Amino acid sequence: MRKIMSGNEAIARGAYEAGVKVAAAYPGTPSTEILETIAQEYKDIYAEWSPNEKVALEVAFGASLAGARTMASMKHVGVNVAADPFMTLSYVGVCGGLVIVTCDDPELYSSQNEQDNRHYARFAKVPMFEPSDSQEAKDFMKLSFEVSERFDTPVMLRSVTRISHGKGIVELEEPVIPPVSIEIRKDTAKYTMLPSYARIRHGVIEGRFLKLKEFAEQFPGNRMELNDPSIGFITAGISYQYAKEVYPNYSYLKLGMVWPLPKNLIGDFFKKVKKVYIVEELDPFLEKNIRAMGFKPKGGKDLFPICGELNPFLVEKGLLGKKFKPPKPALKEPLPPRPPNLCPGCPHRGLMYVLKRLKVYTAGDIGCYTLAAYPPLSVVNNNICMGASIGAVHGMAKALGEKGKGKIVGVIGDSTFLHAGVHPLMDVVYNKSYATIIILDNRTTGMTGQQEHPGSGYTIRGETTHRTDFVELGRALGIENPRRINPWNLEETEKVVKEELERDQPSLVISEGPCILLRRAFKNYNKPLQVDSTKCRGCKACVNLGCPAISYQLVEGEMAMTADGKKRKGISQIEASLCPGCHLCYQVCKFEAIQTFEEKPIFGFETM
Ligand SMILES: Cc1ncc(C[n+]2csc(CCOP(=O)(O)OP(=O)(O)O)c2C)c(N)n1
Repeated sequence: MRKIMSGNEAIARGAYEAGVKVAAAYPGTPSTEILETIAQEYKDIYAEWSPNEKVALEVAFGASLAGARTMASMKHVGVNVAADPFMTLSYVGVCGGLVIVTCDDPELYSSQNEQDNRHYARFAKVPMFEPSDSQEAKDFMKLSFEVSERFDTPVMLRSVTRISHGKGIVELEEPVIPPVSIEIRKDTAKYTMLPSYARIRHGVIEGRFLKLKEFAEQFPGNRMELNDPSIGFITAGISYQYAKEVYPNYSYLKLGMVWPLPKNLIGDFFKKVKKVYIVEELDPFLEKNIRAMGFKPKGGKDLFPICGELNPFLVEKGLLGKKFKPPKPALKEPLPPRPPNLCPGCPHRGLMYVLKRLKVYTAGDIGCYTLAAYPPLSVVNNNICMGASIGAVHGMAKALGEKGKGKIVGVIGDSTFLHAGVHPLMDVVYNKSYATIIILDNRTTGMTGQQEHPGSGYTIRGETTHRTDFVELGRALGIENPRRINPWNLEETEKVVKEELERDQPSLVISEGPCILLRRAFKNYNKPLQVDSTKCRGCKACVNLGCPAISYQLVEGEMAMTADGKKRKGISQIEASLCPGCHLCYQVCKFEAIQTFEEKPIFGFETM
């Protein structure tokens, strides 16, 4: 049977066909759908959202120890979080096959950087496969488990956004029965990385690496496509598709395995074609390693950009230089820009509005709430990685001393807090900071598409489970009086945040408002609010909330006056189809120009 599948669905299918038993992940674009597909489609596989990528890989490690085929999938930066177990996992090897899927994000569609994770395979001395389409995504995934068991190594499978989210036809097969039995085995010297044992294992993995090099020479996924020999491209992954689209008639060395590289095969290719170009996205990974082998390609990163995604035009431009004629734009008028924004009704907006009013420096974190960095809210002042807000505000407090008191705050989402915020909060208490931390608890991992987490009370398959309570956890870490607020209630929010900012001790505020898109929280929304155009003074107080449902229009003539004779330049409008009735605009309007149709207008956690 054949099916159209995204790369991520194909990776999930490959896991299923390989007989995977345990799959763990932490969500992150563009990797998220891998585990979601496993959870939805392949019920025999145990699937879990782990609190972070390090835990996910450790879970996979344990499953492998027991003999199961297992995987951990994550976005590129997730591998940084999992890097500690990963680097030593390379030393201990596997029992059941273990695959780490890294989904990189060239062009940063949804990431904090565009690091090229091919370096990780080289760094950890493990093999890496890189598919060019959905069929290869499935095939390479299956193969990765075989390679993992045959060479006693974790294997990395690298995808990028275009492979993960692009679709193609995939041939489906029946699942295999994995060769390793599931049982407890003890092999202390192999799996216990005390220095004396680890020294030995280092030697073992160097030997393994030589065998993997031999495998790379024979692997049919590293293939030459010999056509016109005047030009040859060495390429891999999505870059192969871009080059092939523009230059179908030249020759190719297409690498399905990007680490280790097949030196002899590469040498053969150099002999068979006249000029070799290396086409790859992001870093000159293939190029540098191929040059280090002594080969001299005609071009690489001198012709193709190091930053952002490649595409067929960039490949063409790189080769043609000044002769390149850019294609005419498909549309005469460019599409209006639509910068990312908090949704109408988002609970984060109320809190961010209050922080803006309080004029505090806000150490940010990663999640929907980071979008409050953009105007008109312009609240979030820094952000580097998940969990960093708390350490950053603590460090600032220690550096600023008295000068910073009451003026700095850290904001962190619920999923992010559970991912990487618990330890820094422990540090804040342990090292006697005055930092104020606000957890934005919307009961979901909003930014990546509403995945469950240990604070949501549900598993990936929707079963109810224990819900980590942030108040209890805060107390256990030593916060004396963690406080809850309803961020849709601006007065209460401002009062509590102000009080907590003034405290000399560390403080924790939990801003509780379910994600406005969370179906189980909102059976119904409030009725949309309306602007009374006879009263609106055009002061823009509501517009400055940055709500996508609210717009502002300039007015002239008779309209440039309110009913009671006040001059105005414009008026606000609320788009009813977008307004879920959160009432923030109602609260900020000083002129009673916003009309409500609800008796109990403010949402709260009781909706859940
Ligand atoms: C190491 C790492 N893993 C995963 C991600 C992807 N990611 C971005 S934000 C986010 C969590 C968002 O959830 P939450 O903190 O609850 O905030 P919300 O978006 O719901 O406001 C995740 C998983 C990432 N950026 N970095």
